[in-house]
Amino acid sequence: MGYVYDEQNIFAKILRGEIPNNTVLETEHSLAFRDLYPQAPTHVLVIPKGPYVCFDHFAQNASEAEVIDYVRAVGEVCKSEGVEADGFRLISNAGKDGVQEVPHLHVHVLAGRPLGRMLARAPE
Ligand code: DGP
Repeated sequence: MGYVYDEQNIFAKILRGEIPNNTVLETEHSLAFRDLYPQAPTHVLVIPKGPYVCFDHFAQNASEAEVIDYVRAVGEVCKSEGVEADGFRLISNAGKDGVQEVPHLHVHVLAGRPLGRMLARAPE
């Protein structure tokens, strides 16, 4: 099984400039912008510009330049958003069980309030 990238996903449209976004950072290989439906005072999405569906797809296929640029972009966003003082959370949902809505890799950078437990405990 291999991932198949959907060129019509909403983040592909953002990257093509077909849909506006509130850009936080743009680098050669990455883009960071504010989530349209923020779940915390800071809620930024960091995406690679390349056609990667999710984190493992990217990690297995991206060039070293893309990987370095992307990780550094996350770091830059953390710095510019000032998340170091009180902490933050990175989330990257994938696939059905990960409840990924947009099939283009994105890391959520969440901060600005206590974020609760990482996962709700499953009922026993
Ligand atoms: P996920 O469930 O991990 O695939 O998260 C997708 C996120 O994308 C969700 O938090 C809402 C956000 N989102 C959906 N459509 C748009 C959009 O058009 N613009 C922006 N900025 N964010 C969007």
